[in-house]
Amino acid sequence: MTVLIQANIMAVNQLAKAINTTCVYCGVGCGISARVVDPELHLVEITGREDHTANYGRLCSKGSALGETVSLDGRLLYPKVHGRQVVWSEALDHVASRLQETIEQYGPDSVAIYGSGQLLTEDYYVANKLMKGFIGSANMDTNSRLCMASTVAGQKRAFGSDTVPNTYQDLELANLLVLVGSNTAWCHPVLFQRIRAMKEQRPDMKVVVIDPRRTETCDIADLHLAIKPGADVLLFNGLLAWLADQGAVDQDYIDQHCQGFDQALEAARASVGDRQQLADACGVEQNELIQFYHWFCTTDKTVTAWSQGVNQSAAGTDKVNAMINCHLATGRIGRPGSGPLSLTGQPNAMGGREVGGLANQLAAHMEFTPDDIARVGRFWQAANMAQSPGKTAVDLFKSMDRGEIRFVWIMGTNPVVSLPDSNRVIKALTKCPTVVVSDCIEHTDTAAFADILLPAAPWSEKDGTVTNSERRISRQRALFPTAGEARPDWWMISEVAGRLGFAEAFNYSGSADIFREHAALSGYENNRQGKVRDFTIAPLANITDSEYDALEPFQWPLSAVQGDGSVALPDTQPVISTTASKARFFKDGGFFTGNGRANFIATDVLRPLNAPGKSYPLLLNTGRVRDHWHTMTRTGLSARLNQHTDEPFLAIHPKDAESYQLRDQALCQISSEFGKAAVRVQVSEAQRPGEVFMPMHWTRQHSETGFSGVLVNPVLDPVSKQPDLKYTPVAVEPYHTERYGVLITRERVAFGDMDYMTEVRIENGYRYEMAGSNLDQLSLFSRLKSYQKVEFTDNTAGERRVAWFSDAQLQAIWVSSQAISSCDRQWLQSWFCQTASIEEAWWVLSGQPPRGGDAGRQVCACFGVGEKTICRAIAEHGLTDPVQVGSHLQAGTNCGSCIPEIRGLIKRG
Ligand SMILES: Nc1nc2c(c(=O)[nH]1)N[C@H]1C(S)=C(S)[C@@H](COP(=O)(O)OP(=O)(O)OC[C@H]3O[C@@H](n4cnc5c(=O)[nH]c(N)nc54)[C@H](O)[C@@H]3O)O[C@H]1N2
Ligand SMILES: Nc1nc2c(c(=O)[nH]1)N[C@H]1C(S)=C(S)[C@@H](COP(=O)(O)OP(=O)(O)OC[C@H]3O[C@@H](n4cnc5c(=O)[nH]c(N)nc54)[C@H](O)[C@@H]3O)O[C@H]1N2
Ligand code: SF4
Ligand SMILES: [Mo]
Repeated sequence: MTVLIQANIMAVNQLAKAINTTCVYCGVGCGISARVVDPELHLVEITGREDHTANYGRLCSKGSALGETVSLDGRLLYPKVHGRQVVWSEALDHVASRLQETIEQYGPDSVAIYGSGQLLTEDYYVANKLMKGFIGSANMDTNSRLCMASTVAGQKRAFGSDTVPNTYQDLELANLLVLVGSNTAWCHPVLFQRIRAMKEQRPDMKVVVIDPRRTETCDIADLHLAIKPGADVLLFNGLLAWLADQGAVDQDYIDQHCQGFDQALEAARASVGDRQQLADACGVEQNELIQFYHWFCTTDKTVTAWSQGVNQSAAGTDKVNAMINCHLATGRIGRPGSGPLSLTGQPNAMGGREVGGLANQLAAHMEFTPDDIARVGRFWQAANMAQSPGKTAVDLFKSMDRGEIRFVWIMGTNPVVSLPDSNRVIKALTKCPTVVVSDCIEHTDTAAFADILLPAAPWSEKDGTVTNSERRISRQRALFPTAGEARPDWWMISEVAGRLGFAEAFNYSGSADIFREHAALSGYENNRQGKVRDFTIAPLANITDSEYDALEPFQWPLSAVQGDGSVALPDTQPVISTTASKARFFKDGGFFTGNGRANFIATDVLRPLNAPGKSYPLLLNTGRVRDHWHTMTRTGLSARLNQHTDEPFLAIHPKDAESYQLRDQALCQISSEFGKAAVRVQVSEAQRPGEVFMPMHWTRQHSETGFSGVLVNPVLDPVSKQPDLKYTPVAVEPYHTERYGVLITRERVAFGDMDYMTEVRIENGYRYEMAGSNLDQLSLFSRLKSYQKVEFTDNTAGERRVAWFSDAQLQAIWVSSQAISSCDRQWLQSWFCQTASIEEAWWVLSGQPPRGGDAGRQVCACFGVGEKTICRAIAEHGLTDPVQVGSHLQAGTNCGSCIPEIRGLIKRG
């Protein structure tokens, strides 16, 4: 209650002034300045914060559109037990009693929490404390297992700790930037803008992109190595051998600060063969490979940055170490413009690691060693400290399927969509006697399996901290009072803990209180007997509530003198300097391995993978598109963001499309050993032959058949237990259907089974793409009965066109045919959204776009500029670069996320 009242008062006070907060999406962690224009209507103006060192005022298309995602649309506002709305106390009593009963009957290892890198640090800290300190099991894992686990494992193996040695500024200072398995242009767009701007200033700066696909990131690449999926270890082993052969290693650095070099080099040499064999095995041209090796060899200021093409792999940990090996060998680590830098995905992937959110970690970067277990137990005065690591994501759901996990609390993640082999996840959740889901959205694919649904306060209504990829901790601040009965996650967890008898340890007055405890633990017995932990923010252990409220972004570690001796970390900030800190690690060694030396790791290229074969001849890669975020619970709400990619698709090389008789824009069916999906075909030269790509975003809420998790194999990296979400053998075939249909409506029409259906939110309405045999007899049309109808049927062409209207407004349009071109649906939609008037309804019936009515697929989300409009301007005015396009159409002049695509359109001519 107090929380709610405080939030209300605060929101009223903050009406007029801008609130500094942090973007809810990616790990770049951009600073946002939000001005609430109308709290009732949830209207808020979002701009980039000029003084935030992650973005210096910039925002990408998703960040800029945040204001469109904060409405109450689709929100879960009240607790529910078995579908019945209840008051909080009843829901919490129910969670606590189910938890208690399960533990009593089956022991603490029969219960689990599955969290998320999108929880705030404070929520995460409390969840981890309850599970590992008081329930007495370490079955607390998180979706970060699908995201960062290989980096965590690789960094720990090399550095002895999960330390990110470098900072964003190094991306700008580098003379050679190597982007490995990262579509930075779409997934870390503001960093991409910073890199692009620097490259324009310093044309000598080289960018190498290593990715099987030619992504938009290649727009700034001097060299793109379209590597064979999974071959990264080999490529970097080859580089290590090359560096040694060229005498380019920094022997002093190796001798003074490292160990295991000879073994790693020997293993690398043994794996690579001769140059041609190596290039063939990597799937790239020999001269390109040599070019990359040569640049790496000769460029002191080199940064290697990576993301999911590295982590989400059956060899993910080895990939991370193979890259780190090359940086250690050249002493290029923790120096300005030089070092390895993992680009984290979620806004608080790092914060989660800091509080020990992974099942094999304890809080504050401590491990399951007897000393650390005892230390954390002492600090928490824990009733039941877990003694060993718990189950990791994929295994956790497998044990649930086996009946071993009998209670699960899922917070801030949508595992039915995001875990591999989602049919098995569904089976597990169906079996599990108690499934608790806390989410902000009522209908998600996972919430459908919940016995108890708890309404969580979303980004715009909650308070706390997040840590970005460069260890910078920033505040997220509420913009609105909590809606309905929504509450912060930490509050629910603490209430349940209280009901289990742990009230004293979970008696928090607010997020500041939790943050103080988290900060205190980071300094607790740190640097005892010379053993230093990298993560400390100890000086903040005593900050007041108002200091916490005012906390400016800062980088950890913050060194401090503790009562029990001092924490003296290398290269740290002496005081709480909250701006422009550039803390780096390891320039002069000082690794957290016990003897202070970094470990070279002999990396193995021969991981057994289930390679494509006769039944499943193609390789499925999955990942992201520019304007959607994960399972679309937020970005799916924004008509503007939906425009960029509005349907799930399968990208396939023209040769393969021909072999499998797939036509561009037709539908195809994809099957793997684990399941089936159907999506639209996108023929693309950006794919390597033999490999296909599907986005991860679509769920059953938006598409009956378009989701990829059902296909993806649950193969794990043996060290990190991260699933390989980028490598599943599949088969494809044309999807045979008699008719296609497009329905555009003002109101949402939920309907049942259909062969193929995708829903997309558009401006002023919804669009439905459908396919099947009896499309024109669908029962959904009965809902439109009350409207007047005009209809045109062309039997020869097999086309039917219908428009419904009431009063002076067009309510819906329907077009069905044996084939509907993308052009058709684009103009129908843009016309329906913008100018649709009854007088013009005959356009629909005639099937002809009104003049100028066809802008094509949206490219610039900020100014709503379509592909055709851009192409027309390019042709008419002879435009030759994106700046000129910008001055004619504004396209690309705000967030810049679409510049690579505009450049592509110019190239295409
Ligand atoms: N627009 C958008 N941005 C996001 C997100 C989002 O949902 N949408 N999510 C955020 C999150 S949580 C994450 S983790 C990041 C992910 O950010 P990224 O990792 O950049 O995104 P992905 O599309 O998953 O995969 C990156 C690339 O890895 C390539 N790849 C696949 N296999 C291999 C391989 O074997 N070797 C190499 N070298 N490359 C390979 C793929 O072709 C793909 O282009 O994005 C964050 N940012
Ligand atoms: N095939 C395939 N699968 C993938 C990937 C891939 O590349 N390919 N990538 C993987 C990666 S890297 C990631 S990070 C995952 C992401 O996958 P998920 O974590 O499953 O996806 P999200 O849509 O981000 O789910 C977040 C959920 O939390 C809710 N939520 C938002 N804020 C809050 C809050 O404050 N509290 C609570 N309780 N709930 C909240 C949202 O409404 C949403 O339902 O997907 C993984 N799965
Ligand atoms: S790059 Fe875009 S999505 Fe990522 S934090 Fe910045 S504004 Fe948000
Ligand atoms: Mo992620």
